[in-house]
Amino acid sequence: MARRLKLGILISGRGSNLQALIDACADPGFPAEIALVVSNKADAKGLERAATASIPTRVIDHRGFASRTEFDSALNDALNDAAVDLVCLAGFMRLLGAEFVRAWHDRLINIHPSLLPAFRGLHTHERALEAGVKLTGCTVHFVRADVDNGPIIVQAAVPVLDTDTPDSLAARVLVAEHACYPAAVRWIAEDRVSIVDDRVVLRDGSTPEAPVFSPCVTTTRRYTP
Ligand code: 4DW
Ligand code: GAR
Repeated sequence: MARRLKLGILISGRGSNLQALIDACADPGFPAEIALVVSNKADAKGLERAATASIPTRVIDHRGFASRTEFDSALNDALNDAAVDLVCLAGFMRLLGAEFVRAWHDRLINIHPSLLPAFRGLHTHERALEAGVKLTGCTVHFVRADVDNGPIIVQAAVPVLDTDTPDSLAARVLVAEHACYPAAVRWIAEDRVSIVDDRVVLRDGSTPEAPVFSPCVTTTRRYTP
């Protein structure tokens, strides 16, 4: 098989999206591998998940740095030392500066628990319930200088139920996140993703296989445009 894309995963906590990527990479046919997991928090549960999978980990605690720029620079060095090709933010909660974002331009992606551009920022599920939307979901996108903004790689829609609480909605959206993140990484690793006018276009022009979710059923359908 061709060389696998080397991923650097940045986390701050639970790491369930990291786990989804660990599980995807465990398949020898998956075109990416995790070279390094970095957490800015020493007690992040995701660090245990990485250790269990024998993946190298680093803790880079932002509190040990005099400035954000120095923290970003330490992160950058760790990722380069591990020869990372693609950086995946997976519940990483520190704002990265413009210099870091520029250095990793088109090689830095994030997962966000809403259908962007709706509900940028925090407390997305509370806000979706407050707004009364009937569909929400998740988005994997390239990171740009503006937070929660950048070319969208994949989205999945998830129904909102009348009985939902923020926690029940978050749990349903998380199922979608765990399918979308490996799908986005696969497309990038297979070199199918190009960016034209700051939008993602799949290089071969084919219709992507994308995850589609309903409350009870998780399936994979082919989009028909
Ligand atoms: C995000 C954006 C801002 C903060 C936390 C999370 C969403 C994902 C993300 C992480 N780092 C990023 C992004 C992004 O989309 N774009 C860039 N960097 N450039 C945030 O403001 N966090 C604050 C700290 C929270 C905490 O430590 O609990 C902060 O001051 O950094
Ligand atoms: C996920 O729901 C992810 O979409 C969200 O944090 C959670 C991390 O969970 N990210 C953001 O809100 C970024 N703006 P995890 O640590 O279990 O992957």
